[in-house]
Amino acid sequence: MDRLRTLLALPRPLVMGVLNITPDSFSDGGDFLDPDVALARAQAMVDQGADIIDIGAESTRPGAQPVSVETEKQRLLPVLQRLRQGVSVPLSVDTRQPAVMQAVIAEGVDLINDVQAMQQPGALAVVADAPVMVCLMHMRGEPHSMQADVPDYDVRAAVVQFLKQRIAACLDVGIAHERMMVDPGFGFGKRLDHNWMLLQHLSALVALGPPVLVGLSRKRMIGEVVGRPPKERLAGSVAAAMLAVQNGAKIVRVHDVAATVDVLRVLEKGTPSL
Ligand code: HH2
Repeated sequence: MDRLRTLLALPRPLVMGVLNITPDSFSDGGDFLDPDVALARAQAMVDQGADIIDIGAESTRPGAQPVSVETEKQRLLPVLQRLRQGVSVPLSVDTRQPAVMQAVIAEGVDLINDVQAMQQPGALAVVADAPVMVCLMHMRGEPHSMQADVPDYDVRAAVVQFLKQRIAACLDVGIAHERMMVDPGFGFGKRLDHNWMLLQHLSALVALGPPVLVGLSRKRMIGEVVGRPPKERLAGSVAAAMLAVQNGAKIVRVHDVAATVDVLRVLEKGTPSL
């Protein structure tokens, strides 16, 4: 956790490379299931400039079915063990299951990235005294149904309110502000106009205090604008990452590390305040 906090203290934005060890993720399902292939992918992302690797063993794309704790652990543990030997950057695990959190904390991960913001019973207790940071993300509903008939709601107020409440829940169990990140949860129970509204008004989340993490990479909100399938959304995704950083995001979660790092380096040079 300390090495992650050291990175967060740098004045530049951080790039989190996505490593999906799932058969069904929306843009790269099945590509990195084999632990050796996953390690090679992680090493390549680090060589390209990734500051953090985020490993996920359950797809949370709209319509995805949950996987069991056992399956998640079976996918994660061999990969984590290899990554700990072969990769030098902080590791994050994308999970909402307390039992999985416990298992990966024992493997020394630096960040628990929970798309349910530690709402599962027992989650807060598992992370409270562990040497990890937590990412609290807003999601409306559950992945299997979250994009079905999303009503028009005041998304900005709802996200801010929810994250305030989850920050308070973390503080209650002794997780200090310095151990938290917040995330608006692009695409999680939101209409396309909601997503763009949140990106435009990211400053409302920045005002909450913890660093803001965003996951926009290859998502449908980009696809709708550029009219391309997930793996052809590179230019749209890096443009979105750049906008997010300009609007205050500290960490961008991306599939295409090399291009994102290049764009953010150029942005940094041309922006006095970054
Ligand atoms: N998005 C995805 C998964 N995890 N975590 C955070 N903090 N923020 C996000 O926006 C976010 C996330 C979905 O993207 P991906 O992992 O590529 O797809 P899938 O869920 O299908 O594996």
